[in-house]
Amino acid sequence: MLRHRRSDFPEGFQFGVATSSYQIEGHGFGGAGRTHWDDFAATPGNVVRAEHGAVGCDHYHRMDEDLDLIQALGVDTYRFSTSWARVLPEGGGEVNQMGLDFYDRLVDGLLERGVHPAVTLYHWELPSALADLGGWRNRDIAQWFGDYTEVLMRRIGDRVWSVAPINEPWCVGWLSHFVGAHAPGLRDIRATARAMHHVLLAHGTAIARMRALGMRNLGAVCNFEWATPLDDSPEATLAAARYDAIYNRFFLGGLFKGAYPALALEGLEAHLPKGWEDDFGVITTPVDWSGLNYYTRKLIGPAEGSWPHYAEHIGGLPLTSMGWEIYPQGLQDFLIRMAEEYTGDLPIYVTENGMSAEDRLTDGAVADGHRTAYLNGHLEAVQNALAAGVPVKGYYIWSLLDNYEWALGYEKRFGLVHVDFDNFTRTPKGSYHALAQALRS
Ligand code: IFM
Repeated sequence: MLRHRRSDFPEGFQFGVATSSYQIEGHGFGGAGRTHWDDFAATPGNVVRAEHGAVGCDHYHRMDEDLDLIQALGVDTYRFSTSWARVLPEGGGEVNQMGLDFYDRLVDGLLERGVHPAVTLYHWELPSALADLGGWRNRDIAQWFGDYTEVLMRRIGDRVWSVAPINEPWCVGWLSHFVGAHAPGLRDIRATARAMHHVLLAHGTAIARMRALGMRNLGAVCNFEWATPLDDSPEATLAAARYDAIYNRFFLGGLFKGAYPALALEGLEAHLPKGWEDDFGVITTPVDWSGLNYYTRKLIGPAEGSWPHYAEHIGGLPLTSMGWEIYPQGLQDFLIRMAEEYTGDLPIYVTENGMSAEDRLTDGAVADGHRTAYLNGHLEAVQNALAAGVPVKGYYIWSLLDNYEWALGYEKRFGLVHVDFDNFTRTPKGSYHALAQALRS
């Protein structure tokens, strides 16, 4: 059972569920173009069992069933993403009308069911044609992204409730170009610095283009991990501060202060494109809200070798099946930090929070008390932040459905709804029913 009910939250507080295009739609359907995730997954060793998003959860053909599930859950908002390559298969130029029609139906289907459509324009499936041109390393991507934004928003922008240009810029930049765990799988500090900067430039460009179309309720969505020093030593404290600077403060600083933190610049500055400081005017184009995706913390200690001189350590807290420690305090601390240090009175949404688990379908049901407990802990953190005066306006669970967990394939189940990937049957889990009950009461 969920401990908190809708009535425990302020009037108008938005409860929502989130998904993303490549993870659920079935990118092989409807004339969508090839993406760098298709290329990455087709390269041996990148993705568990070389799984890809060609079929996903077959949402492309099951949209109505999924929208009915959202409506029956009783949430206010559905946060989904649109695929650049579905709209513009070559990244620019010719439009795929079937793609625009698909998102048009999705938006109308939500509105008919009384659910707010919250759009993200980019959740990682870069058209391969643009990857060929250097992808996020190429400064021109900001204008390419702006063009895509306009094409799509001229069609659905009159009916969407909110828009965020980019999901999780850290993943687009660092995870994909430095760690190499996501497409395009690079491990290159110069590519990283450029991608981290260009993704923010693209964000600002898209916001400005949407403002020019007269749109409102535009935001930014970043993911954060709390960095806890391994011990009391000055070395561990510095290592954790550097992790925090790269993971969290680089993006908050760029978006809301027009500056990058010194501890990130010490390694990245030499690789940033010429004139990067002049881009902050675009990057800081005002937004109407700020979104925070939160899952876990990391225990960080110092490390020998090249920059950034830190190493992640295993902590002692309970883990999800991703191996992520469950640490709700980090959500509370980030909400307070974000408001106090970066965003002030700007509305804040928890745009993603949730857990993966080895959920099993038994006699037509999935008992996932672990997920309900996770949600209880994190909703408590939201309550504490509200009590501290943070303007939290909503909380969205990742995810509606079990789906394609990127390099980890389909075996990490984050859904409130179980998906059988042999026949695509959807079965609401215990946590879905618990949330539905909490929202009704
Ligand atoms: O599945 C992802 C999602 O695409 C972005 N945020 C984190 C989720 C869980 O890893």
